[in-house]
This record gives sequence, structure tokens and C-alpha cells, in this order.
Amino acid sequence: MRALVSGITGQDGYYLAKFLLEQGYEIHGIVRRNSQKTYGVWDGDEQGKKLIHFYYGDVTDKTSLDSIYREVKPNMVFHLAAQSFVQESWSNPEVTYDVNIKGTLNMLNSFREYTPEGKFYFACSSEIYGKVQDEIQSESSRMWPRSPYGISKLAAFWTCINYRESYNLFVCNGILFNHESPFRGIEFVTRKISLAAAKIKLGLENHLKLGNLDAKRDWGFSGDYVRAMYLMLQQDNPDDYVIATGETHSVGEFAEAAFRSVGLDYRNYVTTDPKYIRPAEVQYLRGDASKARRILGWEPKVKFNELVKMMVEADLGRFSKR
Ligand code: G4F
Repeated sequence: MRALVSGITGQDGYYLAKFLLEQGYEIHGIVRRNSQKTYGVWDGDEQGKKLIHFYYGDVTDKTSLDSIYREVKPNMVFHLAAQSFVQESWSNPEVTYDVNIKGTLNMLNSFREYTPEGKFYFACSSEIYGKVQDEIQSESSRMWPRSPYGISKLAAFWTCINYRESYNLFVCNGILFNHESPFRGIEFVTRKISLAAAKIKLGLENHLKLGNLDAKRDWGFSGDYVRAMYLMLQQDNPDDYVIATGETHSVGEFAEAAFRSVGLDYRNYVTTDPKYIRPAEVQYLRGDASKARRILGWEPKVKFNELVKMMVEADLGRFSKR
């Protein structure tokens, strides 16, 4: 079995490829050419990197995708590449729309042209619920995105459904709620906090500036969520699934737990800075993954406190070695 993964250099691409390798898959990943020849998370795993077939390409460049699809002829496509930072999407809405909407359309068109018998997974997001209308959000909840990022994911979500219905393709949307790990980018709040808690503990820094401490998220572990992506493509029929833990915590609670795990009180170190407040906030997310539980047999394994601890310990390890 051959899997093609866009966004392979990020957190989810890394966990997904590791998981698929264990299942005996051959992994082909699309990487954007850059002058430093960096491979994201894989640069910390030279052994793992050797097992992946990398191709230079860009989801906004259909010509590059066509030649990759022609060469790889994947049985499964996992389209994870995105401009994934919500805050950035207000500064760069056009890039966000190009990468997230046009990029998805390009991936689907190449898929349709070269491997229509294959299976396609799209990394959609709980940001599509935005100004939530239900206490707990499921596949049938009303969608009300609050950022250019959320809008782009909603447009791509409907594009995937439309391709499934119009051309009878096996295309699934994973509506993933926030999922984190020690490989999370440092611009996201959980990693920003785990890094700061570790550095403050080691005496390398003395404070942390955050934005909205009251925003609530349903945070799970990326390593658990990539299993759900795989399971969606093992079914007989394509469908859309919410993937979430069902628990919600505030940013302040995350900071509290992270600092507590190194014996510190976050209130002595965390201040708020208006620079990190968003023009329109998604105040609350909590997902209902009962459909994924029922049909895919999927369960998250890592609990909130374990996730926080895992991230802080990894950052302590990284910085105490220096
Ligand atoms: O960590 P965040 O930047 O993640 P956000 O915006 O929820 O988006 C992530 O999850 C989505 C799934 O729901 C993905 F689709 C998306 O690609 C990404 O992975 O921010 C989380 C919350 C927000 O409410 C934000 O306002 O944390 C709040 N926050 C408070 N202070 C902060 C900060 N966020 C960041 N990034 N930095 C802060 O200093």
C-alpha cells in the first residue's frame, strides 16, 4: 500500500507517517522546496527520515502535484498541508485561502485524474464551528467560522463533500479538534506554554505573555488523532467524522497544569498582552466524537493531564541537555 501525505513535515504528518510505516505502508511525502533543505519534524529523526520518499511540490502548484501523483500512484492520500495558524490568517487571508482552499482543490483534482479508485482524507478543523451554536459540537452542528482560516477550512470541507457526491470518489473529512504533542509548532498556545514552563523552570526565562486565557479548547494528543485518519480510510464508505476528546479546558487551565507539573504557580509568570488577542475569537470548543467511536471504533488514549506533562517533559529534556 502506498500513501501520499501532504504536510508530512508537520506534527500530524510525522505521527501519521510513523503509524503507517508500522502498518507496512510505503510513505511518500510532499515537501515544499526551501533553501535550507529542512524537513520539519523529521530533522530530529534522521533514521525515520530515511524511510520516507520525499518529493518537492506545493499544493498551490497543480503541475507539481500532477507529476507526484503520476509517479507515486497512491492508494491513499492524506491531505494535511495547510496554513494552519489561525491568528496568521487575519494578516495573510489570501495566502490562507490559496493554500487551504485552492490547495485542497488541486489535491482533489489530481486525485480524480490519476487515482480515482483510491481513498482521500482531508484534514478539516473544529474551527468551522467558530461561534458555536451547540454546547457540544457534532457532525450535524451548525457551522459559523470566525476567521479567514475557519472559512477556508469550511470551503475546503464542502469541496470535499461535493467531489464525493459529484464524482463518486472516496473522500473523507476529519473534523479534528485541537490536537497537540511535543512536536507542536511553538506559535500554538499549548507548546508556547510548555516551552515557557520548561525554560522558566531551568532559569532560562522569567515570564510568559499570552492572549485570551479564558478561551476553551478540546485538546487531544496528535498521536491518537492520526489513528482516526487511518481508520476513516479503512471503511467501506466515505464519510465525515468529528475527532475530539469530549473534554474542554481553558488556556488558563492549561497554563496552570503545565506550570504545576514543574512545581511552579503560573500566576507568578503569566501576563496578558493585547497583541495576542484575536479580532474575532472562538471562545469555546467541545467535540462529540460518538460517531467515530461507534463506526470507527476510535478512542483517544491520552488524557489532558498526561498530554500537558508529556509536552513539558519533552521541553525540559530539550533544554536541560544544552
Ligand atoms: O493554539 P491556538 O493558536 O490554536 P487554535 O486557534 O485553536 O487553532 C488550532 O486548532 C484548530 C482546531 O480547532 C486547528 F484547525 C488549527 O490549525 C490549530 O491547530 O490557540 C488556541 C486558543 C485560542 O483561543 C487563542 O486565542 O488559545 C488562545 N491564546 C491565548 N494566548 C493563544 C495565546 N493562542 C496563541 N497561539 N498564542 C497565545 O499567546
